[in-house]
Amino acid sequence: MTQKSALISGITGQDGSYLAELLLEQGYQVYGLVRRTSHINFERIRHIQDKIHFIPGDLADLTSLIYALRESQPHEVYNLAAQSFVPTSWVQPILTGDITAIGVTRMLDAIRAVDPTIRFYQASSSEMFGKVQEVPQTERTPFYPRSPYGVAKVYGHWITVNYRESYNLHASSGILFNHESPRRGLEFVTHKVTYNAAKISLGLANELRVGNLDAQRDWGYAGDYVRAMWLMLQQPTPDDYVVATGKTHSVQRLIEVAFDCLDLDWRRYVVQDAKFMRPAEVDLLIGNPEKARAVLGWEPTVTFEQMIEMMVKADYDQLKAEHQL
Ligand code: NAP
Ligand code: G4F
Repeated sequence: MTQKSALISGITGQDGSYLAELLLEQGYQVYGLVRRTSHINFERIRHIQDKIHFIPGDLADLTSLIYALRESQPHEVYNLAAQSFVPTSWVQPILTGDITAIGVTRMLDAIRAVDPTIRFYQASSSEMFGKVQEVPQTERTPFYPRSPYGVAKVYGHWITVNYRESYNLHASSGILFNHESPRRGLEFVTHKVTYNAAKISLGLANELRVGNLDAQRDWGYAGDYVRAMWLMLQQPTPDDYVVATGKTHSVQRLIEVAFDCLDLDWRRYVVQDAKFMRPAEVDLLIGNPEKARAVLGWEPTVTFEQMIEMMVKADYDQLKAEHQL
C-alpha cells in the first residue's frame, strides 16, 4: 500500500502539533506549512520535528500554497492556520479576514489547480454560533458571529461548503468547540488561569486579572479533537460535523477548578479587569456532538476537570523546574 501523505497548515500551533503526532502514528508522511519568522517557534513540535518535512508558506500568499502542494503531493490537507485569538480580531480585523477567511479560498483554489482529488479539512469554529440561536448548537443551527474572527470563520466555512458543491471536492468542515491542553497559547483563558494559579501557588505572582467570569464554554481536550479531524477525511463522502463534549462551564467554574487543584481560594487572588472585556461577547456555547458520534464513532475521552488538572500540573512542574524551586 502506498504511504499516505498530509500537509498541515498551522503545524506550529496547538492543534497542528497534536495532529502531526496522530498522523505520524498512523504512518503518514507529514508536511508542515510554516511561515518565515526571525525566530524559530517549534516549541510544540520539537519532539517530532525530525520526522516532519517543513515547507515555507503563508496563507496570505497563493503562490506559496501552490508550491507547497506541488512539493508535498498530499492525499490530505488540514487547514488549521488562522489568526485564532478573538480579541486580536478587533484590533486587526482586516488581517484576520485576509488569513482566517480569504486564506481558506486561497488554499481551496490551490488544491483545485494542483490536484482536485486532495481531501480537505477546514478548521471551523463554534465562534460562528456567537449569539446562539439554539441550545445546544448542532450542524443545522444558524450562525450569528460576534467578532471579526467569528465572521471570518463563517466565510471559511461557507467557502468550504461552496467548493465542495461547486467542484465536487472532498472538503469537510469541523465545527470545533473550544479545546485546550498544556500546549494552548497563554493568552487563552484556560491556560492563562492554570499558568497564573501555578505561579501564585509557587509565590511567583499574587493576582490574576481576567474579564468576564460569566461566559460559558464547552471545553474539551485538543488531543481528542484532532482525532475527529482525521476521521472526517477517512469518510467516503465529505460533510460538516460539530465536535464538542455536550457540557458547558463558566469562566468562574474554570477558575474554581484550577485553584482547587492547588488548594488555593480563588477569591483572594482573582481581580476583574475591564481591559479583558470584549466589545461583543459570546455568552454561552454548548455543542451537540451526536452526528460525530454516530457517523465518525468519535467520543471525547478527557473530562473538563481532568484536562484542567493536567494543565495545572504541567504549568506547576514547568515553573518549578524553570525557577529551581
Ligand atoms: P493556534 O495555536 O493559534 O495556531 C495557529 C497556527 O496558524 C500557528 O501555527 C500559526 O503559525 C499559523 N498561522 C497563523 N497565520 C498564518 C499565516 N498567515 N500563514 C500560515 N500559517 C499561519 O491555533 P489552534 O488552537 O491550534 O487552532 C487551530 C485552528 O482551529 C485555527 O484555525 C483556529 O481558529 C481553529 N479553532 C480552534 C479552536 C480551539 O479551541 N483551539 C476551536 C475552533 C477552531 P505561527 O506559529 O507562525 O504563528
Ligand atoms: O479562551 P478564550 O480567549 O477563547 P474564545 O474566545 O472562546 O475562542 C477560542 O475558542 C474558539 C472556539 O469557540 C476558537 F475558534 C478560537 O480560535 C479560540 O480558540 O475566551 C473564552 C471566554 C470568553 O468568553 C472570554 O471573554 O473567556 C472569557 N474571558 C474572561 N477573562 C477571557 C478572560 N478570555 C481571555 N482570553 N482572557 C481573559 O482574561
